[in-house]
Amino acid sequence: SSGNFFVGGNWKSNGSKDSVSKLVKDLNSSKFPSDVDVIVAPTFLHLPYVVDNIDPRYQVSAQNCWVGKAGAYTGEIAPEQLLDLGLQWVILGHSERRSLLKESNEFVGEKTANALAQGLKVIACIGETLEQRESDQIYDVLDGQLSGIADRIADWENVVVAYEPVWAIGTGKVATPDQAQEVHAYIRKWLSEKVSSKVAGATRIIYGGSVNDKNSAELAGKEDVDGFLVGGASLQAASFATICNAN
Ligand code: G2H
Repeated sequence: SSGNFFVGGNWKSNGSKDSVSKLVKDLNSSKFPSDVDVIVAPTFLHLPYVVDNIDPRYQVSAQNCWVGKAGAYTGEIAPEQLLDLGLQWVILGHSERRSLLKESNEFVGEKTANALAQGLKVIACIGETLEQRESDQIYDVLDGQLSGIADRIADWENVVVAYEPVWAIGTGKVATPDQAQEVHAYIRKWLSEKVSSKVAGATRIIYGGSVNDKNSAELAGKEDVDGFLVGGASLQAASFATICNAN
């Protein structure tokens, strides 16, 4: 495993003013070890409130950002604006955006390069669908997603790779610890061969897809599982805290 254990809470398009303020209050009284990096990712609307009110033990992330600088790009938010607000991270390439918003490997790579260049840290998501897994395309798909990023960035220091098999996302069908370990080891080998052994050794590879307070400890026990990206279970402070203590 590599670096501090890393747990991200991806709130997706959930939350109201009331529910977010309750969640922040509950998170502020949650306990987790000081050597675990814990990140929360609210909607753009709730970012200012969360940045101003969450305990500084947490870092804050956006769930997406624009591919360039601020300007005449209706509806978009640029990395420099997220930094100005006081947050450090952005999630890019989540499968919901790849599928629903048709984001390509190249576009995700361009957004990653732009976000890093402007000073954000990136949680870069990759993962295969069930159909791709069952037709033995899993490693071609992962190679394409990784290359989309690796072809456009030189420095991986501020990148966390999230492996999120699409068939495990929001379905309750979590990957088994062995399935997760197998793919995480593959990703680390890919980084070692295509980038460098230094980057492969230092980059955190986290797992996402139906992680909860019951399955997180066993997954965290696997050698190449360096943390989690958590959706549904990050909306309850108690279950999220259990996951933050899973390592
Ligand atoms: C995967 C994950 C968070 P969930 O999308 O990124 O969501 O834990 O709800 O499967």
